[in-house]
Amino acid sequence: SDAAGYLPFSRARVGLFFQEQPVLKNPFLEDALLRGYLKRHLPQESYSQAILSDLNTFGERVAKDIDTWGRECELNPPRLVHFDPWGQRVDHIVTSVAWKRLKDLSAQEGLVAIGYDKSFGEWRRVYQMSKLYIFSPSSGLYTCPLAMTDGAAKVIQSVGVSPPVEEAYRRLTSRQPERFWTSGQWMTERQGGSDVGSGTETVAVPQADGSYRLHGYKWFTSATDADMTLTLARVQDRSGSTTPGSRGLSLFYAEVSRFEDGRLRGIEVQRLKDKLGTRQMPTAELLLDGLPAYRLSEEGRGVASIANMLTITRIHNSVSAAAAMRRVLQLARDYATRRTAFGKLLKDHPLHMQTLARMEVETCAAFLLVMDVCRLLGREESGLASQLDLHLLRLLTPVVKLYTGKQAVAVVSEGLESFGGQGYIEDTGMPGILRDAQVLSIWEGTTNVLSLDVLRCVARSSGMVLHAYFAHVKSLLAGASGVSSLDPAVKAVGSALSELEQFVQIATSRSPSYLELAARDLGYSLARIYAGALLIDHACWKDASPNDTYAALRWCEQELCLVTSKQKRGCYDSSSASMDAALVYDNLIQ
Ligand code: UCC
Ligand code: FAD
Repeated sequence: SDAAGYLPFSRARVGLFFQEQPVLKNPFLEDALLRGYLKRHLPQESYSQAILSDLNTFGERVAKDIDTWGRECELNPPRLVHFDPWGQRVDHIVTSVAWKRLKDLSAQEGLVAIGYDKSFGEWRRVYQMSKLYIFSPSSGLYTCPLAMTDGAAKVIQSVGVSPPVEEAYRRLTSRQPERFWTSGQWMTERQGGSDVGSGTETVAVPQADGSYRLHGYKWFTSATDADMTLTLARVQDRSGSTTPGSRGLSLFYAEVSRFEDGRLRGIEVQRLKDKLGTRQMPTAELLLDGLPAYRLSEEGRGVASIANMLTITRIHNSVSAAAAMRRVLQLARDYATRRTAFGKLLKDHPLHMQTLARMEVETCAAFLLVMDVCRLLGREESGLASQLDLHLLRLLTPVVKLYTGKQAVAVVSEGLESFGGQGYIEDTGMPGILRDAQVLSIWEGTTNVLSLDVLRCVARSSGMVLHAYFAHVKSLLAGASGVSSLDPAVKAVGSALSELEQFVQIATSRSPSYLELAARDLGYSLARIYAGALLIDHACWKDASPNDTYAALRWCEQELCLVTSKQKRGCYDSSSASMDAALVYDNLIQ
């Protein structure tokens, strides 16, 4: 048995080597770009120091406690209890202790409230979203209800903070856990989540007191343990008829409440979805069976009225996308200091560093895109926005959402590989990051639908949003003139911008179907060029580091204006559409 003591492998021994796991450190302190961005942009006001100190303290909490709560939500996913032990229908969505804790924490930390706190001036959104950015990957997806809650508060603000939604607004923006409410966003029905105008069957039956009762079936409702919701329905006239299409939709506010016997008032939870990711959070199918509701929009103005919610939730989505990339990188670079292969640490393998550096550049670009939209939102809400800012905000919201949603999946997937086989192992927590990233390009508007939203806002503004875009990118580039180290990047963005301007001129003179086929590439081009300009602009800052310059140069080495080469190849011509279909269906159905 003495001899066995020296055997590394025997019945009770599984070897002597155990890999150290990657360590999550304070995500605020670990993020040079976030800190640099805030240092650069926050004004010399008394509140700036308070913001930095709060983010630092919160970052510490995220690493020490909150991350564990988020993990607990994954391990104890919600479940649906349809009946109580005596057969009474209760439709109770049972959530974990950690999920409830995250709700209280969200109120205390002001994760919605900060966005409505005027004392932070035009920087309220940058502050709020910076906090959500360091919270998101550890939040157990609590960022999802927070996004919808924020969106609902924004809608209420836009329709007027008065009864019946005055109290709801106070609760949505409260910092007191016992008062804090979350909101749902029930838009999607079986017939269509993108095309809600055709897909919405839910009807609103007027009541004598001016309220309504909703009857319908909502196919996807996330964070369904919410206290209230905003939803769409068609008002029935006296004969029971409704107006079809988008023009028949109105926006409604409804509280989720229970009768004294425990049954939900006007709602039956049919089932919880069995999802690829976002498992921490309930997503339910709901039968609305006489749900009491109040109309918030004019009749037929439902889509336009809920657009404010879409803007906010799409920005939250982009924040979560950038945050997922940042988190996987923080863990990957830590791991590279602990894992040895071929006789040296991973960090000493140039090819591994190149891989992480490519992810880093993507992440920097995503972060700057996201923060710029938050900056614009803060300016709009504090009444400081110029017309140019407003145009940029409208155009960039779908652009940033569609681009970062896709980038997140690519970067997180690459990130998993950087842990080798361990990246694929469920209880490292890594696979969950990839699963959760996959939803970011689906909900709140898919990539194509957002690309078409870009076309919509260009058309509705008679091209003004693009004029604003071109003018702003040029002004960012002008700020870099004379910085020789950035010359190649400035030239690359400048010529990509000219190509894009030429493309727009040609494309707008062609048929609408031409632009439709170009929409996705246009969205990507707008994102890549704008990100290039932001990276250059950041690298021009007096306290910028050589890394910032290097990131800008690297970013601008790629194809920035995707539409040019594809246009030359005729990819948007009408013949392409039929050839694409023939290729997909192998000429089987035409
Ligand atoms: O997925 C969901 C929740 C997931 C959980 C929350 C996660 C949050 C992030 C968390 C991170 C961890 S809720 C479901 C989301 N569903 C969507 O996003 C729907 C996607 N489909 C679209 O966006 C479509 O483009 C529609 C539904 C907007 C198309 O509707 P219409 O009616 O066909 O569109 P119209 O006719 O073009 O526009 C109607 C009006 C117009 O205003 P007016 O009449 O004044 O000209 C448009 O300008 O709505 C206006 N409008 C907008 N305004 C439409 N879209 C926008 C917009 N994006 N911004 C401003
Ligand atoms: P479809 O609209 O059928 O789209 C299918 C495909 O067709 C997509 O790839 C799309 O890009 C493409 N497509 C559609 N139209 C066009 C077009 N004109 N041109 C080119 N391509 C097009 N919804 C809510 O309302 N509330 C929620 O809380 C909610 N939570 C969700 C949670 C999860 C986990 C998921 C996965 C979804 C959730 N959704 C929610 C629904 C989500 O918003 C929709 O699934 C999404 O908007 C897409 O709608 P759809 O599923 O009907 O797809």
